[in-house]
Amino acid sequence: MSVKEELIKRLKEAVVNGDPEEVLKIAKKIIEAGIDPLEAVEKALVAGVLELGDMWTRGEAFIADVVAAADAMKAGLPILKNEIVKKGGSVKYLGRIVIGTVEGDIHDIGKSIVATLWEASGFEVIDLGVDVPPQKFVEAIKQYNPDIVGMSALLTTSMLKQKETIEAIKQAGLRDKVKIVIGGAPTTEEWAREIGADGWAPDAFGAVELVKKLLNIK
Ligand code: B1M
Repeated sequence: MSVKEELIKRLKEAVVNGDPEEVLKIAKKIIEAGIDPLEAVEKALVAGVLELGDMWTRGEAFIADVVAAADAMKAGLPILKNEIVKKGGSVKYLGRIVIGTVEGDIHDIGKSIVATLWEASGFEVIDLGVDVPPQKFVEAIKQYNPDIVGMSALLTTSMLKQKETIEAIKQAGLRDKVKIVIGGAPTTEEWAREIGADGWAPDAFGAVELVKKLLNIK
């Protein structure tokens, strides 16, 4: 096995094991060895998180393992991205997504997992955080011109804000500019249809499939 193959394999393992220190250490070695940083991002960081996702789907890992892998991935991403830019390349995104947890709701964990997996799958993600009022979603659409807007809600009460936010986006004349996807434990596909969203996903991996489908990405 070449040095390159060895380091990429170890980087992926460190992601799967949810070990951010090891990820950072190996990412630095990859840069020192002159290995293509884009290849390291795709074949190790992204591949590691997706492998954990498959394991979770098969019941071989817990959601906490997925979170740990995503955090480990995040530890290596900035320095490898910097290196890509330094080499004159650019990080090519599949699309731009704005996400937030709706107003009145401070639950952050599921929304952040969805945001991280979108990022890991190649999307540029702008995370507006939690307790995001409808008007802030509207302003974010004007500012960032995203392909997709994602709204998370964990409370039966805050679900109504998803509806209100879609109304605000319509009122601002921006509804045709974006696809809107929603999620969160109390929400359903039927709710998404009822409030006029373009899609719903039960979990973070479903959310990746959903946005790829909406943007016609194979
Ligand atoms: Co809260 N809480 N909480 N809470 N909390 C729930 C949601 C609750 C079900 C607990 C219960 O009563 N059994 C209940 C809601 C009841 C209801 O309305 N149906 C509840 C309540 C009532 C509250 C408070 C009102 C409690 C109080 O103060 N009286 C309060 C709310 C404050 C507010 O928001 N204004 C509150 C506060 C909190 C903490 C701060 C203590 C903490 C949040 C910490 C944080 O996020 N930083 C907390 C937690 C941790 C929970 C539970 C235990 C876990 C939620 C979670 O993180 N799940 C939760 C009970 C439970 O679910 N067992 C509960 C793990 C996460 C990975 O899953 O968020 O579902 P989830 O995300 C999934 C999917 O839903 C999906 O993908 C994710 C990953 O697979 N998904 C999307 C999520 N967003 C998506 C978006 C998409 C697509 C998919 O597209 C855009």
